[in-house]
Amino acid sequence: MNKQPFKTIPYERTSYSPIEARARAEEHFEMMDVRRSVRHFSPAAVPRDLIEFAIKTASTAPSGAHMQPWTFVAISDLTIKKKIRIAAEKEEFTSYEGGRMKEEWLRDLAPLGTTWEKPFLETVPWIVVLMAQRRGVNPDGSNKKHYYVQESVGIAAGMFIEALHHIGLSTLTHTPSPMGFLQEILHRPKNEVPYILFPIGFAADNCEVPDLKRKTLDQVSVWFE
Ligand code: IYR
Repeated sequence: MNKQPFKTIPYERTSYSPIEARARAEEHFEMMDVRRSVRHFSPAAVPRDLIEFAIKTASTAPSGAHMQPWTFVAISDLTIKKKIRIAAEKEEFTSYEGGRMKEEWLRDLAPLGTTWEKPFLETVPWIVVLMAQRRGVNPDGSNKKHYYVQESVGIAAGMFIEALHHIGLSTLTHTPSPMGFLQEILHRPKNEVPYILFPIGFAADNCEVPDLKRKTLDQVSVWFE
């Protein structure tokens, strides 16, 4: 059997005392517990380097066979944002008003107050479309296998949301459905499919969010000790 080269480097572990770890855990929870999905954004500009940092942070996510099967498409161009709004609202109108979303779904969404209208797609300073690479492409153009793509991209999406929140930016995991129009507007290759569209900006000064409660620790965990 051929032995593959397997190079290692020392892992530099960050160490905290038990007291420090507890304080950090609590502080981090409190920071994340105030995060909310936002649908009302300020038009205030967001510097490109903040978006770059969030993408770099998300791209530290673990992935199947370390293939990092994601592409972050960052858009501040107004013409493209307008095109995205028009195409997304067309699909959403069919979903909400044209019967594509059934009654139960509409009832479940009622507490969120969502409609087919997505004005934020045009007013936000940035839209980032996260694309999942169903397969990769070798330098010679042949296919490269990717593994656990949904899981890998989902983890990167979560880390992206956290990175944005950490620096005071807000976003929304927007999934206009179907999302095929993004492929065309953004000229993405066939091996990529849109995963989530993130409108990104500062929450508007008068931003209101639904009064949601989170499940308790008991409701979301089971323990064997
Ligand atoms: N894509 C629609 C509908 C929608 C679906 C779910 I599930 C949500 O949690 C929120 C909205 C929209 O973006 O309005």
